[in-house]
Amino acid sequence: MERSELEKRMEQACHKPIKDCTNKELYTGLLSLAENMAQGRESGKGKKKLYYISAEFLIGKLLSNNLINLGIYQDVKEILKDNGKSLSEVEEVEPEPSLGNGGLGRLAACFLDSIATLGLNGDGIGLNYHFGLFRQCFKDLKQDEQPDPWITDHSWLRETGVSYEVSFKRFTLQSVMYDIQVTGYGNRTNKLHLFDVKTVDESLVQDGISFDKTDIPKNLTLFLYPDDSDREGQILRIYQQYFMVSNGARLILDEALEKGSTLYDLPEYAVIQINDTHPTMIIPELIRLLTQEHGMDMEDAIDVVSRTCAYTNHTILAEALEKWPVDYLKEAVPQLIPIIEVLDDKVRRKFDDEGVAIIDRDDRVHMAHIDIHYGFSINGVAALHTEILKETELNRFYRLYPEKFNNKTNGITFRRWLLYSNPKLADFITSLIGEGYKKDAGELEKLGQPQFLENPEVLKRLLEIKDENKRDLAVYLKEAEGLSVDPDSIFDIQIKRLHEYKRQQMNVLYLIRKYLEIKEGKKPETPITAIFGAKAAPAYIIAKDIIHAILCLAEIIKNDPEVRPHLNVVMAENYNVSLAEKLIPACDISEQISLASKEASGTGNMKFMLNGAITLGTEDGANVEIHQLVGDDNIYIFGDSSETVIKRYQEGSYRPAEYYEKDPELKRAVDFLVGDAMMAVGSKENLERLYHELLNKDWFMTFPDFEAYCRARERAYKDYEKREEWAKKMLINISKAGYFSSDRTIREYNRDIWKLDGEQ
Ligand code: 26Q
Repeated sequence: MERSELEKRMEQACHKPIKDCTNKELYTGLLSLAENMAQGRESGKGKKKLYYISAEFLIGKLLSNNLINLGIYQDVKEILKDNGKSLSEVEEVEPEPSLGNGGLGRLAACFLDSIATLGLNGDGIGLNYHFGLFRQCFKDLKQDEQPDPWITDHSWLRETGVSYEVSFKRFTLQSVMYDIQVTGYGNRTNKLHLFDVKTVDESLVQDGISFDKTDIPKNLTLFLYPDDSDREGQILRIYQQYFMVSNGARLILDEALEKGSTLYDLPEYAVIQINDTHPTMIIPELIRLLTQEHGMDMEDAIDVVSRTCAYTNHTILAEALEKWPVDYLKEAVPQLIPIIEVLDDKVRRKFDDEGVAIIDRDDRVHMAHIDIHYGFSINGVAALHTEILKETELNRFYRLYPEKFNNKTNGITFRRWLLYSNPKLADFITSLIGEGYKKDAGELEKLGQPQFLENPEVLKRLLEIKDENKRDLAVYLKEAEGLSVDPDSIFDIQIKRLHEYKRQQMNVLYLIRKYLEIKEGKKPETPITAIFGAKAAPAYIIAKDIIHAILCLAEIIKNDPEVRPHLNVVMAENYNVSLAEKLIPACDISEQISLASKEASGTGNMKFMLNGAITLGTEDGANVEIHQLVGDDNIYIFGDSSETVIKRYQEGSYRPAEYYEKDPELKRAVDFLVGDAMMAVGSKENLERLYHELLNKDWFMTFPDFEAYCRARERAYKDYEKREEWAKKMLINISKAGYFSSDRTIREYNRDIWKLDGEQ
């Protein structure tokens, strides 16, 4: 579109001259312009359709992303500027929908982008949570949770008129389907269908994020994953899951029927990707609908559904594998019980192995087992993760169905995580190798040619861009959160959900050690800024204690003029997608330090690599593949291998106190947690609990890796001093990041699992 034409359409959409608009008016106008343009790209093409069903879609803000994918971002930005306006200020008006917890939800959003970009016929199905995940605030150096409304008068949601009745044991609820358009990069528009309950009532939310968990008709879609530490919370989660899948199943059957399916040929019209076990009830629900509403017999229905559904596993943490007590299901969705019993019965007749049963001896339904027996594909999300599933966690199933197992290493959309979030780097890359990499990320490899890698000018510019991004971040953190960081220091960043297996506590122990060293006069060559961002689940006590420890340490250092010039620790509040977009381009060192075998893949690691940060990490998840791609010299790998860790768990021989007694440096750091300095700013209860947890349990084995971690981190800081060599490492990382484009991942899903009618 010509720029003058675009300007005209913008003014039409805003109903007045651009220069007279408020930022809110500009936002509303641009939103409707983007929606209208996307509408023209809708496509009903393709007999077979993918349905990506997920309890989470962490889409982030959409305006700029959509403008980029529509190809008008740059022009809009300039037109606004010429009229004295700023796109980044307009962006501030848009609330961020936090419809996900972390990696799994963000992955679903990246996938939607790639599916549309590749021109594949595929929609998302999920729930329209009114508050999404909580907003995190720090109060007395602790996490406090507040509701985070995102649905305003002008949002991306469009009511569709599609509505179903969903029956539960005690009542029937009417649904409303909303759509959000998903525009691909220079390609078609798909849909994210979000189901809501007609009777939902936001006024149920009272103090913070607490509400009446038993009033299901009013609360079902209020929050993402309400606190499920108690029975009521868990049953609400079942209501949510069933509501999502029952609506989804009907939509899928309706669309297939519309296209002429007999339903016996459903797999020719639909493929359903089940994102972890949260939507697993779609299997029994489809069987129920086919048998009870469409007259199919049970065996046929089971066969049809088994050839339509595929399952992705995102975790091997036992506590995250969903097992619902039969009683809970009976309480909410009794209609599924007879179906699940048939499914269990068939498994028991076929296999004489209690370990693969669906309903176990304690009357709990193993959701993953339903997916594996009654789906045609099971995939892990990184090479190591899939191997662990096959060899240990799901080994019994792998021996029954080896052909169902496959790996799909995760990916990220480069539109959001490079073109949008790091425009300077993107422009620089374009100036070196042209635009081709925007559609074919593999072209980034060209950056590894000697003409760039050995070119001091290129390396210098790369460092400059990082420097500029660090300055931008410093300004942002000051203005938005009142945090002071020195852009001339090393930015060492760990941002992800707070979980013991991700080992933020090990990072804290390192920082304490560094603090004590500086106190003794041993100063780092370049000052260090350690940045954290993390939300803890509201009921996860130790995770909250770790946040408290980080905030206490930050407070101590802030007030210590001796240490403060050399070491700074900050924790950004309310870590979310928008904040990640600002932090990642400014990062020097990317902390990916989970206990080997525990992080299924990680996707932050990929975002950092793409933006020229160097990984400090364990051989876990996709770090293993990053390591293989960049080689030993361009990553800092440390710690015990997944084999060693798995063995140590099996032997049950780990005693943290033995490490603590043997290593005086470690002991000193751990003792600091309950020493005078921390006690003076923090709370005794929280700090002592963390101290005892580490000393007596340390379930995620921070002590055995501590020394190797410290050494690797020191080595990285030392190498950072050799600026040109460091820039080379950065460039090699960027050049090898192409593999982690979600376009590649989606091509593999389509090639091996979905088999849709080709890219259009
Ligand atoms: C389960 C039962 C009850 C309540 C909540 C849950 C629950 C909720 C969310 C279990 C798991 C999740 C989210 C998991 C998740 O985000 N996993 C991450 O998925 C990423 C994408 O594949 C991987 O990169 C990460 O390694 C993995 O941790």
